[in-house]
Parts: sequence; structure tokens; C-alpha cells
Amino acid sequence: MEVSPPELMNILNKIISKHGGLKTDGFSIESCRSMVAVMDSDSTGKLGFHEFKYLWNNIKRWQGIYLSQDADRSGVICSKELPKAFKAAGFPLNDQLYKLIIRRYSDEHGDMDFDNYIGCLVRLDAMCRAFKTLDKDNSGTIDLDIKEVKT
Ligand SMILES: [Ca+2]
Ligand SMILES: [Ca+2]
Ligand SMILES: [Ca+2]
Repeated sequence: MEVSPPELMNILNKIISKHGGLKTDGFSIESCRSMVAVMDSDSTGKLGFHEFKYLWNNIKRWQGIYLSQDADRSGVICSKELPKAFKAAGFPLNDQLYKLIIRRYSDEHGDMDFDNYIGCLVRLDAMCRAFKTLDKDNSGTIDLDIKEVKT
């Protein structure tokens, strides 16, 4: 069982259509391609069982956080809700990085919808895992390159 980007798109869009509480304009093929690219650790171009399972478990967990941190029940994560949501997801970042993420992933009102939120977290998670492999001395200092968050 290997999941290609179009298959991932179908799976994710099927799920969000069942949840009224999540606002989204749907997962695009570009965002699914980019998610597969960062999750595809064995470079097959698709997600194998373990790669998909890891992504799937994260999406389920992040979906729960999205719903519980959407304090005003607007269906989107606004700039005020975002730091708490990302902290709950395991990414306590500094203000500068939150601002950068909002600029890159949220709309002109500072609201982040569900597909953008997942796309952003998948990328952040992949960056943090890459960092942990690189942080050989275990100093624990995460000095994320701002250019990497943007791409
Ligand atoms: Ca793979
Ligand atoms: Ca909200
Ligand atoms: Ca969107």
C-alpha cells in the first residue's frame, strides 16, 4: 500500500467534507505533493505504510487541537489562537516565527484554515525531525532558518 499525492488529496478532502467545524477551501494537489515530499523518507515518491501512518496519526491529533483551540468556533485559527494551537501541537515558537507563519499560511485577515494549518504543521514537524538528526551533540538549540519556513 503506497499513497500517491492525488490519492492523499482524495483521502484528506473526503475527511474534511465530513467535518462541519473545519473551514477549508480543500487540500490542493500542490500542498499534497509537498506533504508527500517532506514525509517520503525513503524517496519512493509515495507514502508507504509507516510514512502514511505517521502522517495520519499527526493529522488526527492536530485536527483535535484545531477544534479545541478554535475558541470562538469560527472554523479557522486566527492570529490570536495560533500560538496556543501550535504550542499544543508541540511547536512552541518565538513571536517572530509565528508572525512569519501567519504571513505565509494565513489569509489577509490573519485567519488560517484547516488545510493550510495541516500543510504548515507537516512542514514544521519535518523540519524539527531533520533538526533532531542534525543536532548530534543534543544541544537542543533550534535555530530555524527563516528561509526554510517560507518555502
Ligand atoms: Ca516512500
Ligand atoms: Ca477561531
Ligand atoms: Ca486553505
